[in-house]
Amino acid sequence: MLRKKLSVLLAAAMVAAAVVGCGGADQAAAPADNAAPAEEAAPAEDAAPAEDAEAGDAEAGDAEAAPAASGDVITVGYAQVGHESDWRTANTKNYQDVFSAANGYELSLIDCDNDNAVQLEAVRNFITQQLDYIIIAPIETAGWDTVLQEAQDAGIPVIIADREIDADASLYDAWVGTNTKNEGVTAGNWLAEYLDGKEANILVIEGSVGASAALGRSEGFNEVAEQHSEWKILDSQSGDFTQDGGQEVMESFIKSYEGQFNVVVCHNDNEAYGAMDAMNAAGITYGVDGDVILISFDATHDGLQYTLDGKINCNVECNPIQAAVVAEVIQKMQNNESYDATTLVNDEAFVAPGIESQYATTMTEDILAGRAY
Ligand code: GZL
Ligand code: ZN
Repeated sequence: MLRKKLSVLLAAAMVAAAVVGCGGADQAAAPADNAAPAEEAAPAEDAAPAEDAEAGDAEAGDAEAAPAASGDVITVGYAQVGHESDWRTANTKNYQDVFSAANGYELSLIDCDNDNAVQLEAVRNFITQQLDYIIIAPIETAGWDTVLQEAQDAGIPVIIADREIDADASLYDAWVGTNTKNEGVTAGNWLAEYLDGKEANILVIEGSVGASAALGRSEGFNEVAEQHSEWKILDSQSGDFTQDGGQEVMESFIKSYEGQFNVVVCHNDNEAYGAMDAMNAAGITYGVDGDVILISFDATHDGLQYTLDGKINCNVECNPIQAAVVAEVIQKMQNNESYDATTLVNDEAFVAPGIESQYATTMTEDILAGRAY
């Protein structure tokens, strides 16, 4: 069993010089897709190197640039959520760029089309094919124990990426992703700062049912909402992280609550685009000059363009550029070196020009120009 360090590592993965937390210097532009992962924080003292670790660990930055040390092609299966959003598109492209043949990999990326059964089947096929490593971006948190045990029995290391699962940590080998509960708290804290005690009647368009990203964002936002008696969440429904879903839910919300709401929270940018279409059609104004405060998550390129344009008031980032961090874990496993069991990819938040916030960076053209997704 590969040894793993039990340290939680804060890697500002894939961002040359991220400033943790809001209101710091502008986030450095996300580098090209296969740029070296950011410097790692010093691992916890207890991280004893594996007994037979190679003399001197490979520099982290070499991870995804150098082909597999052994020279053999490393076969990797990636059971990807689907193609539901711009975030997902950027995440898929990033994996294809990093786990390339030139970098010594053979990547089998299966788009599971947001279908749990398809995702479980994809993982079982990876096991049958006896791939070297399996990466899973889990559509839902539940239902993973059996297939993870099957992978473990087959001796194939599994890395859970992007989202979280409800399974014992002993059933998989590493996790790389973002803290979506924190993202929800950031959105709530920004709203409280922005409203400054004013009333809020809030509609929430959630992400996919059962997805940790949706559960986390709701949990974090609701934790803040409960501290504000002057806030009321009128309704909360899933838009499945898609633009169509966001539009359909917003249309039904408008039928039920027109004239009663002043805040709309969308769990990702694509839902926000759909909500904007529905509000435009109903003649409802939103954004910094509108009647409705619009909050979104992901901070993808188009989402930040709308934020720069003042159409989205606050956009909480969730960084999809995670593949090099996963590749670094795989390289260490490959070289039988100790590695970090948990790597958190940092996020920050952005607000429209004219808004100053302790929780978010005010958008500028330069920030937008410098982002890779
Ligand atoms: C977040 C990721 C979510 C994005 C959505 O980590 O899992 O899934 O927020 C995507 O855009 O569909
Ligand atoms: Zn309050």
